[in-house]
Amino acid sequence: MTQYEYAKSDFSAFGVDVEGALEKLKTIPVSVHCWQGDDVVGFDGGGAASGGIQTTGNYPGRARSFDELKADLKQAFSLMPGKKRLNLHASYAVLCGEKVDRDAYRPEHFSPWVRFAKEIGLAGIDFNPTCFSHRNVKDGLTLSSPDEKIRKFWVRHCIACLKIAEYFADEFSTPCLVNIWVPDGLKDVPADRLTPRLRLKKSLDEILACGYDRKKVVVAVESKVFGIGVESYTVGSNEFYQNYAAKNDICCLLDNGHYHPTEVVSDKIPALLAFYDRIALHVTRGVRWDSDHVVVLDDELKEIAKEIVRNDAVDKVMIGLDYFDASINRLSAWVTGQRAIQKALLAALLMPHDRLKKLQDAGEFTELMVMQERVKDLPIGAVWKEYLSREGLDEDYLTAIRAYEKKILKERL
Ligand code: RNT
Ligand code: ZN
Repeated sequence: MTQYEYAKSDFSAFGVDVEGALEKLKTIPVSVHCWQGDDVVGFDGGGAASGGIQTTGNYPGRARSFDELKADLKQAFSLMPGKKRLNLHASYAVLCGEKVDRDAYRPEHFSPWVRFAKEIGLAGIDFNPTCFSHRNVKDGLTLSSPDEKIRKFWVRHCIACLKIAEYFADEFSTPCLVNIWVPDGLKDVPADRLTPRLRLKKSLDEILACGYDRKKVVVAVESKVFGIGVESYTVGSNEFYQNYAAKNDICCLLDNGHYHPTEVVSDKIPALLAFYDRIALHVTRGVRWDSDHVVVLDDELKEIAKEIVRNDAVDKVMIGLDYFDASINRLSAWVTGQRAIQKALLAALLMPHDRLKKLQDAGEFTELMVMQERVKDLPIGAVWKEYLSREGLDEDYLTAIRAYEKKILKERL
C-alpha cells in the first residue's frame, strides 16, 4: 500500500471521506493578493505604502514594473495548488504613460491584467480601491475627510472601482469582490469621534448609490483597530462597519490582523454566518500587532478553516490573502501562505465534524476532548502529498524559486 492508501484507511476509521475532501479542496478559491510582490508600492506613483501600514525588510528582487510583477506572479502561481483568483489593488493600474488620476481609472487600465489572469488560468479577479499612498489623503483622511473636494475624490475613486469590478465579473463570469478599506484615523485624542464616521457613512451611501450590479459585484468593508501613526482613533471601526454592512446589505471583510490580540476571527465567522449570506476574509498573520507576516499553518489558521468547512460555508466565505513581507524571497512568501491556507482547509475537510458536533450536543465533553486530540495525529501529510501530486506539484517549491531568484531576481539591482 502507498502512504496515501494507509492514510485513507486511517481516516475512514473515523468516517472521513478522503477522496471527497480532495475533490472539494480543489474547488475552493483563494484570492491571492498582488501586493506581496512589490511591497504594496503599485504602479501609479504613490510610492511606499502609507496609511498606517508598513512593509519591513529589503530582500533583493522587488518587482518594479507590470512586467516584473507578472513574471513573478506567473512563477509563484505555478507552484500553488488549487483554484486561484487574483486580488488586485487599484494602484496597479496599467496606465502606459496616460495622465489619469485614480478617480478616473477605467476598465481598459486593467485589461492587461485580465489577459494575464486568463493566460495563466485564474478563476477570476477581485479588486480594492487604493485609498492610501496618494496626495489626496489629507490629514490622514479620505472618505471621512471634512474637505469636500478630498472626500468627493475618494468617492469617485471607489465608484470607478465598482465599474472596473463589473468588467472583471463579466470577463470571468464570476462575481468580483470589491473590498473598501480606508486608513482614516487620528494619531491623538479626537475632539469628535462621531462626525468623521457620519461622513464615512455618507461617502459609502454615495458609492453604493452609483447603480452597480449587485449580482456581479460584492462590496465589502474592512474594519481595523489602529494603524501606525493613527493609534488613537479609527473611523472605520468594527462596530461601524458591521452595522453599516448589515443595514445596507453588503458584506463584512474580516482581516485577522485587525482585532485585539485575544479576539479571534475564527469565532467571528460563525457569529456573522448567523446573519450574512456572504463574508470575506483577509487571511494574514499578525505578530504582536497587525504586522502582516506571511501566513503559516498555525492554530488560528486551522480554526478559521474549520469554521468555514464545518459550517458548510465554503460558498459563503470569500477567502483572500493579505500580507507583505519584504525580508524574505517574495515568491516564497506568496506560495508559503497560499499553501498554508490550502493545508488548513484540507485538515478541516479531513475532520469527522458530524461526530464531534454530536458529542458536544450530547454533553460528552470528555470524549469530545479525547477525540479532538486524536484526530490531530491523523496522517494529513500523506493526503496533502497526494493532493499536490494530483495538481502536478510536490512539497518542494523552494528549489524552483531559488532557480528563479538566481536567474531573474538577482538581475534587479
Ligand atoms: C490594512 C488592510 C488592507 C491592506 C491592503 C493593502 O490594514 O489590511 O487590507 O493591507 O489593502
Ligand atoms: Zn486587510
